[in-house]
Amino acid sequence: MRGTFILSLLSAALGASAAISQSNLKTHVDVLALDYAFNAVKAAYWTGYPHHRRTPFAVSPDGKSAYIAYLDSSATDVHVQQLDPTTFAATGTTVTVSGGKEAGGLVAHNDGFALLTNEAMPSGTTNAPPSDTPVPVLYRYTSGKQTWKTWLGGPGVHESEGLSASPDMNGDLVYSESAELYGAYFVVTDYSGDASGHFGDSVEYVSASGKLETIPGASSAWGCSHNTGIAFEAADDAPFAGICAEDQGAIWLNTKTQGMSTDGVKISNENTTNGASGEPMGGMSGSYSALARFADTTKYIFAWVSRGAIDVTENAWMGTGYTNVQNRTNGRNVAISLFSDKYTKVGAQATSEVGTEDGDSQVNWVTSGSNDCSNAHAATFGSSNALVTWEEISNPTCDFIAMGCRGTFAGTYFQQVDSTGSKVGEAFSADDVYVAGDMVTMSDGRICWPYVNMTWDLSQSIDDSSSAATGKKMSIACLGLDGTTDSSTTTAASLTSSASAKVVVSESASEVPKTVSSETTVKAPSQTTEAASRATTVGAISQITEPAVEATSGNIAAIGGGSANTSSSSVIEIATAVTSSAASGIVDVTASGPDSELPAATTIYTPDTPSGVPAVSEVPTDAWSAIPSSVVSAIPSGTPTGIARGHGRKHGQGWGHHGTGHHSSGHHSSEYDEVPESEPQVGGACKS
Ligand SMILES: *[C@@H]1O[C@H](CO)[C@@H](O)[C@H](O)[C@H]1NC(C)=O
Ligand SMILES: *[C@@H]1O[C@H](CO)[C@@H](O)[C@H](O)[C@H]1NC(C)=O
Ligand SMILES: *[C@@H]1O[C@H](CO)[C@@H](O)[C@H](O)[C@H]1NC(C)=O
Ligand SMILES: CC(=O)N[C@H]1CO[C@H](CO)[C@@H](O)[C@@H]1O
Repeated sequence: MRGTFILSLLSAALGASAAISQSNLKTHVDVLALDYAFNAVKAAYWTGYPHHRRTPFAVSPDGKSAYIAYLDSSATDVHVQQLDPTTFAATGTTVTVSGGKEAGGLVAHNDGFALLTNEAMPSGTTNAPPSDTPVPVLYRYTSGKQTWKTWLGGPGVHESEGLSASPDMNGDLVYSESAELYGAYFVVTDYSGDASGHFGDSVEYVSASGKLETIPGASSAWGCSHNTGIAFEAADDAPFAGICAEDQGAIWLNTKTQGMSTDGVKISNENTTNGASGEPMGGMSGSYSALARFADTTKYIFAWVSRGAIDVTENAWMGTGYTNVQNRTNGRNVAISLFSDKYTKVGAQATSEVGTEDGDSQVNWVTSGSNDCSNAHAATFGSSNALVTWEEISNPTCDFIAMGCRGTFAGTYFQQVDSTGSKVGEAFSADDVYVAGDMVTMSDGRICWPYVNMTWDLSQSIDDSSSAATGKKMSIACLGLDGTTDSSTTTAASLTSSASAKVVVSESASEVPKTVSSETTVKAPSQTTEAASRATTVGAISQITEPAVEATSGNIAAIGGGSANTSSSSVIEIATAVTSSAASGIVDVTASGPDSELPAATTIYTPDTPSGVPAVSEVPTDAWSAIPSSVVSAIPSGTPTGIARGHGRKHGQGWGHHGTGHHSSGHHSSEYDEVPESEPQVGGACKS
C-alpha cells in the first residue's frame, strides 16, 4: 500500500505540472550499442511506404532493468538486449531467440523478461502450419536463461475452432501484476477449420508459470475480420483492455467481445477498402503504445489516425448494425478516445445510424488540417496526464484508398493531454526524433522510447530487404513533465506502458504493481481501382467464386485470391470451408489485389482444404448485388487462383482475408495505376 501511496503523490505532483514544450524533450543519440545489425525500416503492407520497424522496449517493476527487443537484420532471430535504465547503455549479455521472425512484444520483470515472437514449428511437428508459416510463441527468460516457452497458436491451441499461424503478428504482449497473467493479442491466419485461409486475430492468456490459459470471456481464437490494427493494455483481471480495427468499417473497444460484434463499443467509423482502414494504429509494424492506462485509475487513453467519416450507409455484407462510410479528408488526423474503465468509452459511441451525414461527430480530434498524420501513440505520465505523439507529412499524396500517404516528412509532434482528453498547451515538433518502439513510463515519471537516429524519408516506397538502413546503434528519447529530470537517479515509481504494463512503485525492493500497457496491430488488404473495368472484374469474380460460395443466410463474403507480384514467392490463399451457419454473419470481403507479395522471409501460406467442405450450393440471387462495387472492382482481371467464399459466423467474429501480410514496394501493377491520384493539398499542419 505504501507503494500505491507514493505513486499517488507522484501522480499528483506530475499532474500539477505546466505544459510540456520542446525543452522537455531529451535525446540520447546512439546511446545503445547493439551486438547485431538491425533494419530500422519496414515496408508497409500494400503501399511499400516506410514504417519504423518496431523495437519493443520495457522496464521492470522495480525500475532497475530495461530491455529492448529487435529483429536481426537477416529477418530471422530476435535479440533481447538489456540496458541500464539510467544511462541507456547496454548491459548484460544479448539473449537471442533463434528463428524468431518478429519482435512482437516485451515485458520486463525484476528477474528477466518475456518476449512475444513468432517462429516456424520444429520440422516434423504434427499439424504444424504448411510451409513453415510462423506461429506465435511466448518465451520467458529468467536471469538470462530460458525458463519456459509456450506456443500461442499451431497444433493443440484452440484446435476445435481452427488452427492458426501468424505470418505477421502486428500485435502486443502485456502483463498484469495483479492477475499474474500475460495477455497477447495478435493477427492470425487459420490453416484449418472454418476460417482457413482467412485473416483475423486472437487473444491468448498465459499464466506466470507459462501455462496457456483458456479464459471464457477473455481468450479468443478468432475476432476481428482482417484486423487492421490492435491496441492492447493490461487490466487488473482478464479480460484485458482490447481494441481492434477491422476491414468492415469500424474500430471497436472489444474488451468484452474480443471481436467485432455490435455488443462491443464502436469507437470510430473508418473508411475501409479491400481490407484496409487507413492504418489507424500504425499499420505494418505498428500496434503498440496506442492504448495506455492512467496510473492508479481504471482509465485508459487511445490514440489513432483517421480520415474522418461522412455518409453513413448500411454495410450490406454485415447486416444490421454495421455501416460503411466515406472518408472526410485526404490525409489522416490524430484522434483520441478516453475510457472510464476497460469496457466503457467516455462520451458517445460512433454512430451506426444509416443516413447520418457526420459519421465522426463523436471524435475528439487532436489535429486538424491537411497534413497527413501517422504513427500515432499515447502514453501516460501518471494518473492525470498523457502524451500523444504522431508524425506528419506535408502536402501528402495519398495514392491508395484507406492506406497511408507519401510526401515530405514534416516532423514528429508531441501534445500533452489531460485525463479528460483536453489538450494541455500546444503541440511542438522535432525533425530528428521518431517513435519506433514502446513508450514506457519510467520510474521517475518520464516517458522514454527507442528509435534509430536517421534521415526519415516518407516520400516514396522502399524495399525493406535492402541493407541500406541497417545499423547497430539505438537511440532513446525521453519526455518528462516539468519537475522530472532527464538523468534519473531515483527509483520511485515505475510506470510501464506498452509492452509491459504495470505501474509499479518500488522503493528498494518493495513493489506495488498496478497499471498497464498497451498495444496494437495491423494487417492487410488490398487496394482497388475504380478504373478497373467492371465488366472484366465481374467476370473474374464469378469465375473465382462459382464453385466456392455457399450461403444459407444471405451473408456472403467474397474473396478474391491473391496474385503475386513476386519475385521470391507467390501467395495464394485458398479459402476453404464454407459453412454459413449464422445469421449474424460476417464477412470477409477482400479482394485481393494483384498483389500479394511476401517478402522472402515470410512463407507462402497455402492452407490445405480441409475435408468436409460442404458441397457448393447456389449463390443466392442477391449475393453478388450485395457485393460493394469497390470490392468488385478490386478484383483484378486475370485474378488467379484465389477463391471466394461465403461464410457466416456467430457473434460478429469476422473473416479477414487478404493476399498476404506484406507488400513490398513496386507491387502496384498496371491495373492499379489508374487509381486517381489524390490532390495534393497545401497548407496547414495537422495541428489545430
Ligand atoms: C471508402 O472511400 C472511398 C472513397 O475514398 C469509396 O470509394 C469507398 O466506397 C469507401 N469504402 C466504403 C466501404 O464505403
Ligand atoms: C479519401 O481518402 C483517399 C485516400 O484513402 C483520398 O485519396 C481521397 O482524396 C479522400 N477523399 C476526400 C474527399 O478527401
Ligand atoms: C543523426 O542522424 C543524422 C542523419 O544521419 C545525422 O546528420 C546526425 O548527425 C545524427 N545525430 C547525431 C547526434 O549523431
Ligand atoms: C508485375 C510487377 O508489378 N512487378 C513488380 C514487383 O515488384 C518489384 C519490386 O518489388 C518491381 O520491380 C516489379 O516491377
